[in-house]
Amino acid sequence: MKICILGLGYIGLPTAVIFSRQGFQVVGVDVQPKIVEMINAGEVHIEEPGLPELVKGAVEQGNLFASSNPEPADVFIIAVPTPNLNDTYKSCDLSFVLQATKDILPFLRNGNVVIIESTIAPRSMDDYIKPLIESAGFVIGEDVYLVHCPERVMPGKIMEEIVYNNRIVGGITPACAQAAAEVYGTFVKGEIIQTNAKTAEMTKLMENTFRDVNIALSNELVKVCNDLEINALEVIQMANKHPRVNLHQPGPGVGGHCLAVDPYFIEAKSPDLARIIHLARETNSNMPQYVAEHVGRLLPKNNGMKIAVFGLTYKADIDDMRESPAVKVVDLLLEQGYHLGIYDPHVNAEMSRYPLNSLEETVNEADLLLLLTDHSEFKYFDYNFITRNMRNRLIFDTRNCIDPSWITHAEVVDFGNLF
Ligand code: SAJ
Repeated sequence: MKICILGLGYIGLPTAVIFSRQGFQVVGVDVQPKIVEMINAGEVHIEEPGLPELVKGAVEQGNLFASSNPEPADVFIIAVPTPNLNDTYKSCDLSFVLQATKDILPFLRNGNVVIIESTIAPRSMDDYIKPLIESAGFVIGEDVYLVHCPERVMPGKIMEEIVYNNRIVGGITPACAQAAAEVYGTFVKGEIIQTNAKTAEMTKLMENTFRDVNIALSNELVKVCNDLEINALEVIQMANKHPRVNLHQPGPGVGGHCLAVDPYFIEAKSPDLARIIHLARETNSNMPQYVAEHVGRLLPKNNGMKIAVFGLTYKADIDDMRESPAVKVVDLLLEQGYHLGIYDPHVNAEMSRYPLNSLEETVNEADLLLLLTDHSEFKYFDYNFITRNMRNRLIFDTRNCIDPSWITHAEVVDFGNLF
């Protein structure tokens, strides 16, 4: 079986590698020549544990190669980006998916399976992608098998989850779903569940929306509890002892290209009905502002005050800064005139919008240590030692990451005791 994968990002590249490890011939296509070049040299352009070794091995074995153009194959998988993050109207931008679909049309043959893995708005398959393939003269479900199989892997754990997660395979017809289930059956160890395309689209979006709404509830709880002088973190911990309660963790906001984006795909399709989804997005998007306001209370005189910022990425132990709430907090603090030292051991200095500092430089003479991302190393630092050269030994932990009981030489505030 030969597989052609369009889009060699966080999903396409791991998928390409997994198929090539099964012994299939894989061609990965990307519009960026630099990515094509790197992969053919056995190198990787993203941070994901386990991926570099696997890419190198697959390229060396000759099972994987990258190209700027698609070529004939048995299975085509499209994994290109879809977010439209326009400031005034956020929604699903299908243009890359539609372009990729058009790009494969000249190579399509009877019996081919076409899989869209990109996250797409409800009804995109039926209303846009199916007509495009039909326009080339194919009968879907007879000549060509078309499915939406949403990716559901967690950045940082992709190589494991891609194999062990359950997969939803949404076919335009049952025969389409069956054909794609056989493709994924070659490596997936989770359950492969067959359904129709629009159910698969909405299921994927709802998974991330569920998390976004749940986090918004916790963030709202923080605001309410701080107003009423109740420790919200303790409330969450207690409530989660109930067997059917699972409140997520509050924080400085929700980032990444999934939770911070997918709910808008639903809202844009049904703006009058998706009320809770809208409010949750609003609550989470305003959290950086809430953090900046509290920094202002902790350090009222911003002139000449220095803040040591720990963490820029959207979540722990990755290098990804897309939609990162930490970046938004940093922007707000700079606007307010604070002087910042920024430390993030996961971010490549060349990729960062801001100059990064060493740990020493970041904390030196700082008036506040502001923790915005819960990287593993931040959990285990010796803060009694690290804060020794701060002008004011005050820590604001927005991620409930540090155990304050270890810290005797600095004061710690978190979302549980901001009042
Ligand atoms: N966050 C909180 N509190 C929490 C959990 C997360 O504030 O309790 C924040 C994180 O710090 C981060 C954001 O939410 O800023 C998103 O992080 P995440 O770990 O929840 O999700 P992603 O975006 O890295 O990956 C999600 C996953 N979806 C679900 O768990 C339902 C992943 O499985 C999907 O494949 C991925 O979205 C995607 O591509 O859609």
